[in-house]
Amino acid sequence: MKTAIIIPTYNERENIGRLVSQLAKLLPEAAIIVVDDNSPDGTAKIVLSKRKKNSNIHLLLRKNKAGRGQAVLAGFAYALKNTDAKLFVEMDADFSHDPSELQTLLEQTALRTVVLASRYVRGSRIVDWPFIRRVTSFLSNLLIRIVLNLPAKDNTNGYRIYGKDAIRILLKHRFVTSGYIVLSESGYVLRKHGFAFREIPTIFVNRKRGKSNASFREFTESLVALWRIRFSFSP
Ligand SMILES: Nc1nc2c(ncn2[C@@H]2O[C@H](COP(=O)(O)OP(=O)(O)O)[C@@H](O)[C@H]2O)c(=O)[nH]1
Ligand SMILES: [Mg+2]
Repeated sequence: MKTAIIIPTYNERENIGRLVSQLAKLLPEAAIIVVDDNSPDGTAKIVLSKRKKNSNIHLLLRKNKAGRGQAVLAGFAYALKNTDAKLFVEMDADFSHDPSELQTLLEQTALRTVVLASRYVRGSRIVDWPFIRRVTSFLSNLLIRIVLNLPAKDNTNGYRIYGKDAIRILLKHRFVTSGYIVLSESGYVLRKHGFAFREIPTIFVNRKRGKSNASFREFTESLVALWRIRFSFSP
């Protein structure tokens, strides 16, 4: 099935070229859409040079850094309008999400089901993450599950596959969040619409190149936002 892969980037010069090349090799028919928030390190230039040789590679350039989640949503809207994709993948640019797992994930897609690469099911592993990140990720996922009443164990990993029906619903929703926690808000919205979640074990490897955009401030803001997500929803 025709696939669009959305990759949000902010200062991923050291990763994006290699990632795009690998994905183009693995899935030559797929549209690869990089959504860059005007990275000062020239990430967009690398994508444009790749596009010259392969028109399946797209760049959606936004003016300001406005959060991972909003970048991905903009990528979904772009993909819906400009490609004939039926499946929509989102993944990070830093190789924490191994492109070689994508084929297995794609095989798990089903109607009204979101496929999640999950770090918290049997067979998953997190490699090279500092202890503090492991603890905060695990605990925040626990809290997210309780506050939003979500069935999946990992609601903050942005390696996912959605069908067109899910994308249409997400693009109609008025999100109250903008960063990585959009992943949890999406889960909440789709759950309310009766979607199922299929968690597939993943090996999540901490980035070897470039710098993480994660901040303590976004982390605390995201936890507070859970209640806003919960009480703002109207189907
Ligand atoms: N377009 C865009 N991408 C972002 C933004 N923040 C993070 N990203 C990208 O989202 C992905 C995950 O972010 P990362 O920095 O690896 O955070 P971490 O994995 O939580 O440490 C990477 O591909 C980043 O380049 C943003 O504000 N805008
Ligand atoms: Mg990362």
